[in-house]
Amino acid sequence: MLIRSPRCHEPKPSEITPESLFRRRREFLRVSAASLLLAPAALHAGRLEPGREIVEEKNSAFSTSEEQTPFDKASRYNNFYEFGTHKSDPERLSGDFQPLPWSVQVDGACMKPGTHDLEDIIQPHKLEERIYRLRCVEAWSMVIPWVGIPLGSVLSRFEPTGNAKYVAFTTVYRPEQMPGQKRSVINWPYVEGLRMDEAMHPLTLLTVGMYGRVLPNQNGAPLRVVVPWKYGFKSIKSIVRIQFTERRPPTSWNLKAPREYGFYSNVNPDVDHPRWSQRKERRIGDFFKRETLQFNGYAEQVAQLYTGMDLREQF
Ligand SMILES: Nc1nc2c(c(=O)[nH]1)N[C@H]1C(S)=C(S)[C@@H](COP(=O)(O)O)O[C@H]1N2
Ligand SMILES: [Mo]
Repeated sequence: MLIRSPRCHEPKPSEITPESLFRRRREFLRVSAASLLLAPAALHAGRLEPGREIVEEKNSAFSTSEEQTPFDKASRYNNFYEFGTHKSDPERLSGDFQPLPWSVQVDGACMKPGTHDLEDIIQPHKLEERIYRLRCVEAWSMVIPWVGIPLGSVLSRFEPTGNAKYVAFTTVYRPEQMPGQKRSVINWPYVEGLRMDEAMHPLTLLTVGMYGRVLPNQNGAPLRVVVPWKYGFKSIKSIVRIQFTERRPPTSWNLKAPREYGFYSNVNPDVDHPRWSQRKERRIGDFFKRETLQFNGYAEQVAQLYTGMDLREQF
């Protein structure tokens, strides 16, 4: 795994002068030329190895301008129980995990089910960077520049039918590479789900990178979702199966503790967790806590998905 501080002000190819082009030649070749000039097959080869730089269009319309969490924190303070329950376990114990090659099974209520290579699911030229807040149910949060594709644009390629009311996701099961799976803290594999309209919402990102690079193992390589208005556990990592369902699918945390974790798990400062308040959160790196915002600050975009629902009942 490659740990390097995130790039700050990478110039756009159009801003690179011949002089700086020479200086930055190698970077330029890797970041831009490959995506513009090479044939698609060559473009894909090896591009999604953890730590590699990836091309992304910065999507400012969907991004927060808040200060970003440093890469070192976002990659060393993780929840990924497949590698252990301590925050430092995923970084320490995910070195043997092999995220490539990777394939994803897509099935259920859709016209075009099938098993696809990661490179078929993710089209590199469509990758975007979006700086999202992610709020853990444990009352800490981070601001991370994710790189991905809107999940909805990927899902629609499989032509979900009218029976597709939900989307279910499954994480890989590989106890020989994921030491946390040798203990039954969770009923492996980890599963999650979204209602179809939540999955199709333009904020929901199918993610392959962060900080301009391919995801490190501990952050969910090679494929995860990021649903920024929901508690972090909805953002399932290392996905191997996407299934369209008519019924609401089971989710790992809801199965484990149904009174504590509902299916929706929208960030909601007004609904306490039975064992702690959700009013405030600590942004990782900050000393003082801050107020938690309804839908994690994305209410303007997503509140209408839940009109008419009692969010205390449907938590
Ligand atoms: N498969 C799987 N996905 C998971 C988890 C997990 O344990 N296993 N933890 C979740 C939780 S609780 C959080 S807060 C986020 C954390 O993502 P990050 O560590 O990349 O910030 O991942 C979520 N996705
Ligand atoms: Mo979390």
